[in-house]
Amino acid sequence: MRPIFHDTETPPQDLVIAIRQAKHIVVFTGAGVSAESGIPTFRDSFTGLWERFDAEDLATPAAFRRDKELVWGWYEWRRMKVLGAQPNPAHRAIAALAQHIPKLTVVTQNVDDLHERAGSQNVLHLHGSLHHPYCLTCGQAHTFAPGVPNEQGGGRRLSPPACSRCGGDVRPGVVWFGEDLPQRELLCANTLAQACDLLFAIGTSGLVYPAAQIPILAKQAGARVALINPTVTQLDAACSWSLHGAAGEILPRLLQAAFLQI
Ligand code: BJW
Ligand code: ZN
Repeated sequence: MRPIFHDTETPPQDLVIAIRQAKHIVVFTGAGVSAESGIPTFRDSFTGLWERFDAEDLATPAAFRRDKELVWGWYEWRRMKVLGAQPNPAHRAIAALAQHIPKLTVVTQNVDDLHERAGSQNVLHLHGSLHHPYCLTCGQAHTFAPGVPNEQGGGRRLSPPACSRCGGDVRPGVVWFGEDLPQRELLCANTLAQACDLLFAIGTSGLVYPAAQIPILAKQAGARVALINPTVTQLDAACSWSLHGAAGEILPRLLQAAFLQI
């Protein structure tokens, strides 16, 4: 049976040893890693104007074609939330862990920049970024004017900016359902997953493909997989350890047990 570690207990010793001995770790993250920074997870309910919508219905090319002010306003509300947020102990523990391991890559589904702001250096974004929108027509990158975070509340509909090159609509720089993931990042993530000795899957429901395949690829290639999530997910079947609790509480304790209590 898989060992289940609850966050009130000491970390499992075999996981602590696996971390100490690891030569190559992949840390695969989802929205839950940013939850303790106040960023709603993707499948949480949203507030204000957005509470009437499912995120899955807004994150599609069809939604943008149908009602671009609604979708652009939602992404601007989320971008403002991220600008006003700070990395939490989970982001910081991941950045600190990299200092102890010969090779560590963060593969994130998140569209925020909190891993980078916590100090992580090797970060692959599989689903794009809130901070890098581009023109729907010609692909030209759009640069935001330096903004003051101001939308902590309900948000509002907003017109997308016009492209400075062709006048077309600027769209969020994220990967919507039905769109291809960035090929370089996906290929690199798959290759790293198949080469690592330990993979952490943290704060993800494991529902969205092809990203959800990454822990499975790692397991099939012989890596051990550790999950950190308050709830049971689709990925539990692929893991060696399932640590049930908040990432911001469990990760600092693991780091402490692996490197500060030798
Ligand atoms: C905590 C915590 C704490 C809380 N500590 N944890 C194969 C099979 C079936 C379907 C498909 C398939 N291949 C492709 C598809 C279709 C589709 C798909 O997967 N659909 C599924 C829903 C069934 N995939 C695609 O369309 C992808 N494209 C593609 O495959 O192209 C080729 C193709 C084209 C056409 C047809 C077929 C193939 C693209 C997927 C793009 C996903 N984009 C989004 C939106 C990005 C922009 C935005 O943010 O708005 O990415 S969807 C959304 O889900 C977002 C996330 O990155 C992603 C994953 O969500 P995540 O991170 O797991 O968040 P949650 O909210 O689900 O979970 C949070 C977890 O945290 C929970 O478990 C909590 O318990 C936990 N948690 N607090 C630790 N403190
Ligand atoms: Zn353009």
